[in-house]
Amino acid sequence: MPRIVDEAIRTAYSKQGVAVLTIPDDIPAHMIADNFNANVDNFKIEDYQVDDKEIKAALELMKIHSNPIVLAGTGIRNAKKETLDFIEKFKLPIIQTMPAKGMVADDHPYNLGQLGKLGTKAAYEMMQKADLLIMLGTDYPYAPYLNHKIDAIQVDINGDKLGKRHRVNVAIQGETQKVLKRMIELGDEVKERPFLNTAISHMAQWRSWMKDVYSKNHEGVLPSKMFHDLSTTAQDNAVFSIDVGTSTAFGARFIDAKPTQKYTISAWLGTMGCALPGAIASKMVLPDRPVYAVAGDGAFSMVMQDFATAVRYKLPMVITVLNNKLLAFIEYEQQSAGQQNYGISLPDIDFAKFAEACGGIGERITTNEQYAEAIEKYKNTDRPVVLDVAVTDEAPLPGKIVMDEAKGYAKFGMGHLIDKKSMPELPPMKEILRSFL
Ligand SMILES: Cc1ncc(C[n+]2csc(CCOP(=O)(O)OP(=O)(O)O)c2C)c(N)n1
Ligand SMILES: [Mg+2]
Repeated sequence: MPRIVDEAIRTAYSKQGVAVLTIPDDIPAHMIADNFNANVDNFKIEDYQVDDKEIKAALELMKIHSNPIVLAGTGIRNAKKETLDFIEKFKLPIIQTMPAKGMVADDHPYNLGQLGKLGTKAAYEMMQKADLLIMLGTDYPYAPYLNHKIDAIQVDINGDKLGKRHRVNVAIQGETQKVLKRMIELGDEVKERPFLNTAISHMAQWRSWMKDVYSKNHEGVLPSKMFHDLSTTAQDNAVFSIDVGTSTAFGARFIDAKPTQKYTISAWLGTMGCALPGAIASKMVLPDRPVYAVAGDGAFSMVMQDFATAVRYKLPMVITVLNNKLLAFIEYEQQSAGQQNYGISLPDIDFAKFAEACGGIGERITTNEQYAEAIEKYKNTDRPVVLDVAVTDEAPLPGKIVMDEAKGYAKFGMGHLIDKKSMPELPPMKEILRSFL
């Protein structure tokens, strides 16, 4: 038992994640000799020496390519400053994976947001135009969104990640922080890069589109506007814990996260119900920081009993529930796959009353103005709060609609027309075209 616990702790350190031990309940009842020599305290993460030969090879590759693009993952968490210095010195546009969101400020002009279905059109297009991919501390799983025709440099502390998602020309095993520091020391500054200028203007256009989205005239509560208001109101040291569902897409687009904040999600976007436990864990670990969770009604109702835990342990936090009585993310997934919608409705639950019944604070929200006021009002709450928001069904369109999705939407539209004798309600043509062209 002590040996296994020791191993679990060492594994958690070396893989920089969470180790889970499942212990049969008869084990703790056994008497054992108390003579185990734990070595966890002197455990060190392997200290890789940076080899200048590899650094120079990477710099050389960067010199002969005019359109390099950076894809950064959570491996830059201890190298936020170095990553910033690196992209600024070499004039590099940067894409961040969803779990790394905010490690370089979302509103930094070189930042193209995320890549993939939930990403930006700018990231998609610049990836297609790039001629060199520089991967920093990432195991980005949606490999079809990478440009596989181009050369690549990859930096990772874990050797098994090198070359896993993309063929690499220069692979450097080491700590991102050390590697970037050395590249910055040895490399020549790039004064002007037309590719970066194109990226900056693409992204500026994307951001102005997003502004159109959350500023449009509407009835009811618009999720895009809610996320925008949450983003502009939350403190600089806030922790966001965002669930899986449409909130993942709205959060990615309408929250501008900062390196001083923390943006927590289910890393591979699979675990519905993660926002509330993520908020509870964040508040336990970082008790002095404000915590904001956002979850869909489906996701929240999977774990809502844990709200009682937040009340029980006096964990102040603001939980926004996007109450659309629907598994909306699945609604759009079915449509883009060309299926008619089925099995996606949810019961009408009053989450505000539920919160009150648990001994917390609950408020029902029916307008964007009320939401903005509530977020301001509960900024320094000393109790857990649920904001039960009756949101309108707003389509989280992909940044770039790929051909298969376009065919799926067309098939869904035709099916709907035949079955229901009417055209389905779709987002305005202007919004669809932006994503498609
Ligand atoms: C445990 C789990 N079950 C199912 C899914 C598939 N899934 C992804 S998003 C989603 C719907 C989320 O609905 P809701 O929480 O109401 O958020 P909405 O999309 O309506 O905003 C489902 C069922 C998942 N990711 N995880
Ligand atoms: Mg829902």
